Amino acid sequence: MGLTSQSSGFSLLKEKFEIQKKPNQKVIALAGNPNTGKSTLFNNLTGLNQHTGNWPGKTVTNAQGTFKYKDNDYLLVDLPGTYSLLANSVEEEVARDFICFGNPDITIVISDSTCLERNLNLVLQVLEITDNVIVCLNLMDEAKRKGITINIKKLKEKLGVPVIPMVARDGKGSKELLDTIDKMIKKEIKTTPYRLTYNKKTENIVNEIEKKLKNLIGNKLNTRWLSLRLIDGDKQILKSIDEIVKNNSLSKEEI
Ligand SMILES: Nc1nc2c(ncn2[C@@H]2O[C@H](COP(=O)(O)OP(=O)(O)O)[C@@H](O)[C@H]2O)c(=O)[nH]1
Ligand SMILES: [Mg+2]
Repeated sequence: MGLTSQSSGFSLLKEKFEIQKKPNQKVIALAGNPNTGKSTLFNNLTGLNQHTGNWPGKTVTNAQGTFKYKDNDYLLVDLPGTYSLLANSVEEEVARDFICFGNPDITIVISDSTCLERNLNLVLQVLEITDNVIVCLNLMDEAKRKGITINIKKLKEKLGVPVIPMVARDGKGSKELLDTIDKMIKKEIKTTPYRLTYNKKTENIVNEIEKKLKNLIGNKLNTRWLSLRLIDGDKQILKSIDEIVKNNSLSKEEI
């Protein structure tokens, strides 16, 4: 079981998402609602070191870029702009599958500070899947112009992950973001992502399913989140789990 769970993340990155990362390269996923400045931040960080294509088997654009900061090389993957991760569209499915099954080292969620409530929907869904999240509050200049003030410290405490104010168009906030990425990779930042606890009956069922899932796919993926989706009756997730099990047995044979 140890072997299979260790190999699952990397082989999935290659086989499911056709993403080739160099050994030692850290993978960062960039998520966000449409029009939040995702491409602007992506360009700021990666400059000319980027290329675009399509997600395998989908007509959705995939942009990847690389950058270096301090001791590390990074591969930044620009996910499609989405309001949610419930897989109601191909874009949502791609973003969700990558965050869950691609096992990025960090997921950045970029949000529009002028309509935080709407943007927090996606933030909370990402926090359900992964611990290593950084929230960027972009368009702070627009928020200021509209007289909106945000209590960053309180938001940070409530969400349990770093929150960074930004004006991506002017490159403001990039340095703090890079330093936060660096610290998160070095495990100098401990997050406590905000997550819902359900009623006892539901939690018991989740635990039962989770035990079975752990036996099947190991510990590397978020089996709690997967169990919740299975209770939802999410057929797409079932298909992806099937793929992983197939993938795992392939890598076992190779070994
Ligand atoms: N005022 C302001 N505009 C921004 C900022 N960041 C990005 N934009 C603009 O917002 C628009 C959408 O940005 P884009 O990066 O394409 O967003 P995406 O859809 O999330 O990829 C563009 O016109 C950007 O120039 C910012 O911090 N402040
Ligand atoms: Mg864009």
